[in-house]
Amino acid sequence: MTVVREAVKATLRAQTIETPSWGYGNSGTRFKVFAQPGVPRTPWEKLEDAAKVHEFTGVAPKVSLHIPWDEVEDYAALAAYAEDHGLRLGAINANTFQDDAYKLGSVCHPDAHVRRRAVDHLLACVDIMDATGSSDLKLWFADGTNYPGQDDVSARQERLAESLATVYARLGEDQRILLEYKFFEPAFYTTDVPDWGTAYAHCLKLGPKAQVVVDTGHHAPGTNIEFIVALLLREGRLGGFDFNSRFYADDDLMAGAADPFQLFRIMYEVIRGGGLAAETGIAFMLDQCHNIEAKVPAVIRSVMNVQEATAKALLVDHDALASAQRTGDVLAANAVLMDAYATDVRPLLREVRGEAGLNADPVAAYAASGWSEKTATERVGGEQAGWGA
Ligand code: PSV
Ligand code: MN
Ligand code: MN
Repeated sequence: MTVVREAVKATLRAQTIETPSWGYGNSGTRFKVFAQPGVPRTPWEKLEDAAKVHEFTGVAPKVSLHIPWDEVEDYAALAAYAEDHGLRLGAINANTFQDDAYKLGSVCHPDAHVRRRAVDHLLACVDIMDATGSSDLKLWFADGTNYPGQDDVSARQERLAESLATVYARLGEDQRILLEYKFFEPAFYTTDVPDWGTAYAHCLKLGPKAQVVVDTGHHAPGTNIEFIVALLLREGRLGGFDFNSRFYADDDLMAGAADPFQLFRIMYEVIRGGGLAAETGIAFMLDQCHNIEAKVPAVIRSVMNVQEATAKALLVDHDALASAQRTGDVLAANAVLMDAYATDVRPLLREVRGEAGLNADPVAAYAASGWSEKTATERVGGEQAGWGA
């Protein structure tokens, strides 16, 4: 038992969770952006906030950027600034959805000039990756149609494949495409990458440096996400996660808030398939917006929720489970999973943090640090780009 406990603790210590730059900025719905005091005005200040999350949790050393929201003149300098703050720059998220030119799509647009513009942006993102040392180009396309007959759905797939192939050819040896799917929104009739199957098919065609990202908010209600995870992992095409919670659609609420049991089931499949091992390269990213709650503590809370789901999943008794499965004991097998899920892992995580020299309670430690008061006083004026900006 002690051996298992120590192994679980070592795995929890080694876990890394990547936080999104846009989670620190002002964001909102299409109805209203509620501004918060002390919110970062620049990518540099977003990194300062992200550094606080890492300082108090110890497991969030990477930050995803979004281009051009996080546009700077010197990306190598931004990477150096991250390093000075104990961070590394993670996935570069491309933005091909906010220009007027993209009304009918970006890489799937019927006009070759618009497609070229979108592809050029993606290539520019790879240039940024070269400068920052990032290995992941994360692609989510808002492309789709609103009405039957609006465009040739199959031709759009062809354009998508062609655009992706151009970008794939530009990738360096240690760089990859992480392709995200989402079942609807902003398009309401067809979406060009609506599901894992479409993303997987494109990745297969592209080659081994293209993998699928599972954003937990991007499925129809009732979808068994952990099955998708198990399948992609088995096929070697699970590139990573965009964790967040949803009650209805792409709500982008804190990971583990709406359905912690689902997060546990996902983490169980990850662990079952060996996906926590660093060599798999699976990126555990957050993709969230904090519209009404304080941002830095919300990111801290989300990181802790992922840790709790991971800890519970690590506690599943594999031998007992395998034996129950072998003998067809449905109830016993289910009980093994439920026992792990019902375990209060908070004391274990407090221990892990204590042993790493961290405060056992990251949210309280952040509150006591005075960072939110300091930034509220010092960061005045300015408007940062991002969701709802
Ligand atoms: C839009 O749905 C989205 O939430 C995607 O999940 C992307 O990952 C994210 O925005 C940033 O572009
Ligand atoms: Mn996402
Ligand atoms: Mn989303």
